[in-house]
Amino acid sequence: MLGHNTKRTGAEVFAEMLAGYGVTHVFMVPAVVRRTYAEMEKRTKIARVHCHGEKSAAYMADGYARASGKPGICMAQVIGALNIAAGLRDAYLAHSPVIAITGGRDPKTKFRKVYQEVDDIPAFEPVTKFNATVDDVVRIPDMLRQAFRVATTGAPGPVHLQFRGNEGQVDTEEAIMEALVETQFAQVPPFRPQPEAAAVQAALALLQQAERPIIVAGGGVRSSGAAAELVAFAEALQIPVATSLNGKDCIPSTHPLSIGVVGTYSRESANRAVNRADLVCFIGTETGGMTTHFWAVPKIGTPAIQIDIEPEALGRNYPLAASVLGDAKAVLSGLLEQADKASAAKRGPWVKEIAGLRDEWYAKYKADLTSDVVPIHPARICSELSKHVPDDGIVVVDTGHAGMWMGGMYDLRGSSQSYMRSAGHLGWAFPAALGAKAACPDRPVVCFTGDAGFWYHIAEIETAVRWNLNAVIVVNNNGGGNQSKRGFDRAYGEPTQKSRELWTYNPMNFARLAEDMGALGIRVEKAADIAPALQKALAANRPVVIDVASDIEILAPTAVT
Ligand SMILES: Cc1ncc(C[n+]2csc(CCOP(=O)(O)OP(=O)(O)O)c2C)c(N)n1
Ligand SMILES: [Mg+2]
Repeated sequence: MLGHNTKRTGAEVFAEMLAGYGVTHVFMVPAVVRRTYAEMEKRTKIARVHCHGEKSAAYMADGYARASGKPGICMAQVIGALNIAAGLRDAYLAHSPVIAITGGRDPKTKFRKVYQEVDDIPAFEPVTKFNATVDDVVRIPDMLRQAFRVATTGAPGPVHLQFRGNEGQVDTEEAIMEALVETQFAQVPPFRPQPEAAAVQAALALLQQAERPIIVAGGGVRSSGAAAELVAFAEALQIPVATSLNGKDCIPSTHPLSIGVVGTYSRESANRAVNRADLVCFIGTETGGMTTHFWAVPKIGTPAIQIDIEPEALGRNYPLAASVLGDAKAVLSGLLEQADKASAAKRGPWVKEIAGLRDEWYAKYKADLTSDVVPIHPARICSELSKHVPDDGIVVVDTGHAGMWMGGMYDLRGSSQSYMRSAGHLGWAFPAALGAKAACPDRPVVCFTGDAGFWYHIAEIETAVRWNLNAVIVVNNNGGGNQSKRGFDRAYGEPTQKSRELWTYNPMNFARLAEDMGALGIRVEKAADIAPALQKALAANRPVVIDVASDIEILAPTAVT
């Protein structure tokens, strides 16, 4: 009730507000806002997941956010602040709503060489949408509301709040405060900005005239929850759909109009299709380097339309024939409402050509996707996942070759499956999968990572066991970071023993390691054993590491233009 005059601690109000926003988990390394944790226990059901590193806590919060659309919360005391900042970088690149709380400077001890302190604020600038300090306890409620507001609006993204005190002890102080919550900002998207009618009509007219149009759908479609509208619109006008890596789950791979992920970590058929289009319609994508293979797919100058919630995105990289500002779902609904289905007939030959490109791709990679070689071919792992990830599964994928293998070769079978990927950081996927499982405990979560990626945060197996975060981790274990091979071979002029030292590791059985840490470990050395291992893992109701021994010499196919 507003206007009452009872004094309350910041900790009480903070804990109540997080619960009011529907937060179920916070991820942290102690010690920060200790009083708040005590109040959380008394007043809320929020799980306080303490991790083995602040970067993995941030990645868990990020995975939680991307799986649920709800802001993910991570925390660190002052000495761990920059570790958390490092972990916000992927969330920033991927437009994921993460809120980081850190302990920070007290005016009483600033500039006196107080223990563990530097000025952390500048390091959060490049990885946040809003980077602020909470200097007085009375500001906790409004700053927290602002944090949720900024994280979830427009293109979502990370926020940092530095609480006064190395452990954020400002939460122990009292003031007259209200735990007022704006539940609208508890979830992405809080608003659906409607497009201008004339802009929708202009874009639609161009799409209807085009003979070979293609849609490139990105993470904006995902965060808008506009996948169904995207597919319905594509069907109505018979427009093929490619996606960015971040938008991969906006259309099932099995849909006849789906041509795959376009760009650098991509499927050849998607790049070929986009480069044959006479009109490209970008929806909710930044048209960044990865999605366009550094602006070669499509080539700059290809007639283009762009739909985005951020005005500054419109036309950044491609001159536009039409642009529409608005929420993806709102715009697609508007387009669908007015679509003239009769205009689809002329695109019969184009849709047939797309089907041909799809068939060509499957034929070219059939041998790899079904390979029985020992050590195992990574494409076969992707193919087994395409078949056996459950209908409501969430797949979480690391970067490097993991991103290339899965981005290009993994097929989503239906609209209730989800796909999340690292926006560039090796090691992101495993902690992010634990966060996804925390957010969606009733959905199966399957992580695909390379061994180099898995090494980063391997200690979090213990966290998964302790907090029952029962994700299934599939490690494509080739004993090295073999995405680095091409680069080092080039640097040395040819592959040498010395160049190999720069990207290979000692052999490791991750299944045995997982067992020692209390998880279920399954080692797979033959392709035929992948499916039974997945079945066992998905039924285990425990954290599981499936260690797949794969061939270190097999490199993922590179992008075509
Ligand atoms: C934080 C970070 N550091 C470095 C890299 C560069 N990098 C990309 S892939 C890769 C090696 C990947 O190895 P692994 O996970 O084992 O997959 P593999 O290529 O062997 O399939 C490296 C070092 C990166 N993407 N992120
Ligand atoms: Mg590897």
